[in-house]
This record gives sequence, structure tokens and C-alpha cells, in this order.
Amino acid sequence: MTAVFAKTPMLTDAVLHYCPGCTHGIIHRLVAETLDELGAGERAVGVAPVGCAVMAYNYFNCDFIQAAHGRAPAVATGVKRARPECAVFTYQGDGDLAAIGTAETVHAAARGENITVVFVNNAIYGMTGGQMAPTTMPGQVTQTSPYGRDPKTAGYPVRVCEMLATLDGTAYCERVAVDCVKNVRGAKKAIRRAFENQLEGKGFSLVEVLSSCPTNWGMTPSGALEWLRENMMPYYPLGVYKDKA
Ligand SMILES: Cc1ncc(C[n+]2csc(CCOP(=O)(O)OP(=O)(O)O)c2C)c(N)n1
Ligand code: SF4
Repeated sequence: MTAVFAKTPMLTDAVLHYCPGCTHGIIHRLVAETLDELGAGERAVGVAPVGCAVMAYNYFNCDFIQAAHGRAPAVATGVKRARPECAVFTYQGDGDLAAIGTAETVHAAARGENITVVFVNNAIYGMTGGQMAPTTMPGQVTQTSPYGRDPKTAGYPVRVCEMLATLDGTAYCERVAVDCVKNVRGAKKAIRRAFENQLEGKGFSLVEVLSSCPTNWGMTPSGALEWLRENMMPYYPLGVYKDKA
């Protein structure tokens, strides 16, 4: 049989442990393809989060460090400063990056660290069973908001791109989605741009990827993508929020 589509070399042969319909796998592939296309795989160092992507180190053919919950940008800062020739990236969920890791994220951006951050926003804590995240939508039912997130008591969702765009140290931030082919292509372009910026020494670059968690949202894979389009996209508009170029 003729193979018409193969794994990109930067991905290992390990079988992904993600749930059926989870978009982490698509985003892994986009990062891996980008590193292959830029010829940066040999000098790439990834920093894995705590969250469903905690074992990302099993899936990429490059060096990886697993950071304590939320601390990936601090770890990436150390690696990049010690080994500036490396292509250093973090891969983080919204619980990791926008809850416990808020300080690390904001200050890495404010310092203009020359790293690439891939931020997977699925509006929930996936790995731990579906608790409310800072990015959970108003009214969204989670394990810790069984009647829906009530902004009166639980506040409003955090728009990470908009927030980081205000910082002078942020070189580039863009929000993309992986709900359809067109948007997956856009996501790839943004991830590539975020790595190119780093290789050109432009500074802190972040790509926020609107993603689905069918398991904890209690939906089918296609229903979850529909929910993402109807509920997340209006609150989290796609687009470039900062580009120092
Ligand atoms: C210091 C600390 N606090 C809490 C946890 C528990 N914990 C593990 S993963 C996680 C949430 C992960 O959610 P997210 O970052 O959104 O990633 P996802 O699993 O949705 O991809 C939490 C709270 C932990 N491991 N360490
Ligand atoms: S729990 Fe959610 S984010 Fe985690 S692997 Fe399953 S679908 Fe993906």
C-alpha cells in the first residue's frame, strides 16, 4: 500500500494518550511540523506543562523538560538564557498558564524573554476531571461550577492575548483555533511565526489555540467543536493582538 500521509519526523511513534476528539494531538502535530520545516528540531527544547499534555515529552523527537505546574515560562527562560542557540518553547493549558502560572507568564512576557509559548485554551482543567479554569465561559457547567460559572462569584474569563498585548515585552501574540481545516492552517501559520520570531531574536511570542475537551465538556468530538465556535469564539475573537514585526 502506498503511504499518502505520514507522521512528521519531529513526532515519535508513541501512541497519543489523549481522549478521542481531543485537539491536543492536532496542536502537537502543528508544532512538530513547524520545527521540521524550520530545521530547528536538533536544537529544540520543549517545556511540558502539568495538565493533559504532561507527557508531551513522549511525543516530540527533541529534548524536553517537564516543569512544575505553571512554571514552564520560568524554566524556558533559564534554558533560553543559558543556551540562546536553542529553539525553546513551552506547551501549556489554560489551568497551567492562566491560573497557577499567571505570574510566570506575565513576567516572562514583560521581560521580553525570547521564547515561544503555545497556549492551549480549552476553557477547563482537563487532566484533573473538569474543574473551572480562569478561561471557563460564563454559564459553563464544570465540576466546580455545577450551576454554570457565575461571574458574580467566580469572576469573568481571562483574555490572555488581550492582556499580554499591553506589555511592551510581548513581541507577538495571536489567537487561533483548531475547529476546522481553515483554522488549523491559520494555527500552523501562527505557530510558525512564533518560532521564526524567536530564531530572529524578536522576543516573547505566544499563540493561544482555542481547543476542545469533549470528555470534560460532556460532548461528542464534533459537538464540542460546534460549542467552541458558538461559545468561545465570540468571547475570544481570533486574530493578531500584537505584532512588533
Ligand atoms: C501545584 C499543583 N496544583 C495543582 C495540581 C493539579 N493539577 C494538575 S493538572 C491541573 C489542571 C490542568 O488543566 P489545564 O492546564 O487547563 O490543562 P488540560 O489538562 O486542560 O490540557 C491541575 C489543577 C498540580 N499538579 N500541581
Ligand atoms: S481530558 Fe480533555 S483535554 Fe484532556 S485529553 Fe481528554 S479531551 Fe483532551
